[in-house]
Amino acid sequence: MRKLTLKIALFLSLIFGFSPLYAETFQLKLKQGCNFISLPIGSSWNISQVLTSSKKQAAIWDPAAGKYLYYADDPDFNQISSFNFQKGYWVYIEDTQGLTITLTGTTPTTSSIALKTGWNQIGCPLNAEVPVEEALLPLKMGIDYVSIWRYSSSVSPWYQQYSASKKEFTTLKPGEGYWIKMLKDLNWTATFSNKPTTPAVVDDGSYTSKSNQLHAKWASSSPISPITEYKYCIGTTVGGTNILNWTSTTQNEVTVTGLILTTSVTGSPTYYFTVMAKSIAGVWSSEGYSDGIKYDRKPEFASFKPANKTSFTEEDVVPIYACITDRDGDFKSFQIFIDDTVKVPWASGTGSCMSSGGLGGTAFTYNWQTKAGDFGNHIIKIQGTDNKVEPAEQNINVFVFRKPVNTPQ
Ligand SMILES: [Ca+2]
Ligand SMILES: [Ca+2]
Repeated sequence: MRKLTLKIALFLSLIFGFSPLYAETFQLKLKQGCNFISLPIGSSWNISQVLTSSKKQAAIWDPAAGKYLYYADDPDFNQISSFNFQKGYWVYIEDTQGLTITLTGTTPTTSSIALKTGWNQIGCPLNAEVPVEEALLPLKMGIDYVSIWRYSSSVSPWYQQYSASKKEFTTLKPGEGYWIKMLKDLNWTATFSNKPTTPAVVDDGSYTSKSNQLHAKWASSSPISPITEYKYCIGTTVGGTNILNWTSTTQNEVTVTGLILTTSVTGSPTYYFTVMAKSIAGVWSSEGYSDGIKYDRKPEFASFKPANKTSFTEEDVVPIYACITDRDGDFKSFQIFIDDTVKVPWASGTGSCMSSGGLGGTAFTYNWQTKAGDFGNHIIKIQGTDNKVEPAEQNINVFVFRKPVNTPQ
C-alpha cells in the first residue's frame, strides 16, 4: 500500500510538477478567556481534538446568515465541528492555565474559501509572518476588500486596523485570526509554493582592491518550507561560471579566495555572483544575481616628505609633499590630516611626478605653518584616492620643538 502511495505521488509529481511537502510543527498558546485564532497548517482539524481543555467554546461569524456559528463541545448543540485553513475563529478557554496547542501537519499548496461582502473571519494563510497585503494575495485592497482588523485585548476598543488610511499593524502572523471587510463576494484562492524566493545577492560595491578574493551575501525565503542549501558560482557575465563553478553551501554569505582577478588601464572584467536556494522539499529557486564588481588597484605612494621622525621648531614651515601613482591611471585627489584633524580637504594634485620605477604620478605640495604652541609630537597623515577603492595612506611622525630664548646678541 505504501509503495502504491509513493508511486502515485511520483506519478503526480511528474505530471503536475508537484513537490512533496514536508511536515512542520505549529504551536499556539491560548490564554484564559477570548482568543482570536487561525491554524496555518493542515486543511481541517477536528475542534474536539485541538481544544483539549475542559470547558471551551469556538465561534465563527457567518456573513451570509449574519450570525455566529458555535462549537460548544456538545454534539447536541455544535453548529460547527472543524477548524478550517484560511479561516479565523474565536476560541473561549475557561481554564486559568490557558491551553497550548501543538499540531503537526503540512500546509496546503492551494486552498480556497468563500468570502462575502462585509465582515468575514480569516486566518494568516502561511506558517510565517508576512506583510498584510502580500499574505492576502491575490485579493487586492481597495478593490476586493477595504480593511483588515486584528484583535488585541490590550487596546481599546479591542481592534487594530490595517487599511489604506490606517496601518496600526503591518503583518499577518501565523496563529492569529483577523476580520476582513470585503467589498464584494469572492472566492479567496491562495496558492503556495515550495519554491524559495529568488535570492537577493549583494557584493561589496563597484570595486574591490583585493586581487585574490570576492565576497557576496544573499537572502532568500520560503514561506512553507525552510531553505536547506544554497549554491553559487562566479562569472564575468551575468549567470556565468567561468571564474568559479557551482559550489554548495548552507551559509548565506561567502568569501571565495585563491582567485586571480585581472585589470589593466583599459579596465577590469565585471565579476558576477549567481546564487540559488533550495527548500527542504528539494525545490530550487530561480537564479539571483549580484550587480557585479570590478577589481581595481589601490593608489601607491612613490615618495613623500617630510621623512618619518623629522623634527622642526615652533613657527617653522613644514613642507609636505607626496607623489602618488595608480597603475590603472585613475588617480584623483589628496587629503592631509594633522593629528586626525583635516588640514587640507580632498584636493587635486599640484603637479606631476615620477616613481623610481618610471611610472608617472601626481604630486601634491602643502606648506604647514607651525605656530607657537605646536610644541610636541604630531602625526601628518596623507591620503590619496582614485575614488574607486580605499585610499592609499601614509602616516609621518614629526616633532616640533619649543623655541627657547634667542642667543644673546
Ligand atoms: Ca556591485
Ligand atoms: Ca586604481
